[in-house]
Amino acid sequence: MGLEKSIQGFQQKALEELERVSSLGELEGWRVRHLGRKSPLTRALRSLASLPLEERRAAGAAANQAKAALESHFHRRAQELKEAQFRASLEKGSLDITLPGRPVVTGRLHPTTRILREICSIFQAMGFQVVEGPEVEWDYYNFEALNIPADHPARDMWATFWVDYTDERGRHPMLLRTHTSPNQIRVMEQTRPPVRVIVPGKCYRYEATDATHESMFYQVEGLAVDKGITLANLKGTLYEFARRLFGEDRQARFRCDYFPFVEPGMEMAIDCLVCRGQGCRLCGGSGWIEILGAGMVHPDVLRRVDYDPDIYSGFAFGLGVERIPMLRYGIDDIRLFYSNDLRFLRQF
Ligand code: YSA
Repeated sequence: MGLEKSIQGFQQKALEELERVSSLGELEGWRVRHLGRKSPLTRALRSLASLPLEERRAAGAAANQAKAALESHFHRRAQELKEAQFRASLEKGSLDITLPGRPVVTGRLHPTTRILREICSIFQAMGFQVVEGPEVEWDYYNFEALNIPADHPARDMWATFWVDYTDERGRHPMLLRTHTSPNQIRVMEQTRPPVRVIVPGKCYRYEATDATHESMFYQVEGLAVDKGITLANLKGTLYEFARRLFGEDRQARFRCDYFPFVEPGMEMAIDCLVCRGQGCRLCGGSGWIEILGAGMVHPDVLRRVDYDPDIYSGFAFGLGVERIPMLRYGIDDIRLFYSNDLRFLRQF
């Protein structure tokens, strides 16, 4: 019974003192004295364990009730004091309620986010579904399954950041994906044809940066597999995409290119907006900017995911995302995208 009585005493004393508190500073002192770690109430709560059961129950209930009461009176008093302080400052005239408010700075979408959304919606309108895949990838998906075994010279096309993973069974080759193409394999492993997907995402390359190359950039992978898909479908899809994105007056050019996972392979370029074909820093003097690699999915790649190449064929492409706004707005250095210069970012 002794402790229960004492707790009631602490509570009464604290509440009387609270009514004499006249500022928020004093209130904080009150809180520390009566609810803090060294307050009589907290000490009483700590000593409960050593009491006989009956007394512990009664004292415990009293302590909890006192704590709840003190906390609720503390909040009430804090509110009263804040209101009093606000009224006093109004009366003193120190608060000019006629001042205009501070403008709220609104954020905006990054130019890459904007263009990614636009690219995805164009392909979605053409019947493609958007899926995603991991940025940290197995060697198997990034290279092996795409017809690029360990000693294949084509590996040099993708300077790689390796992040190998080691456990008790040994070293497992992992990397930051160098392109979005591993998702072709991931998607085909999980679905049966017909397939029509696009896969947007970040890619990483261990190479020196320049006006058109970054070590981190975005690609959008496209893949369509079905019976009777031809190179004409690939060219038609990409021409239509370029027309919807850049408008009728821009030129697109296809040229042969080599990728081990397609046969035949090609690249698509758009005429340079900055120099209109005359040659400049952005297009490296050629008048054209390559925006994607593409081709007909190699029969060995189809076989690897159990698609019969005698029944199914497909096309695929990998588009460099930043190159699109560069071409559209005449941005002559890709490094502006990720250097966090607000003077650049605020223009979009
Ligand atoms: C090819 C055939 C397919 O069936 C499917 C996809 C591909 C593309 C292949 N995976 C690839 O990555 N090809 S690529 O190395 O030429 O890159 C494709 C596009 O990404 C380039 O056309 C370019 O627009 C962009 N790109 C490449 N390296 C870049 C870059 N953008 C910025 N910085 C870099 N370092």
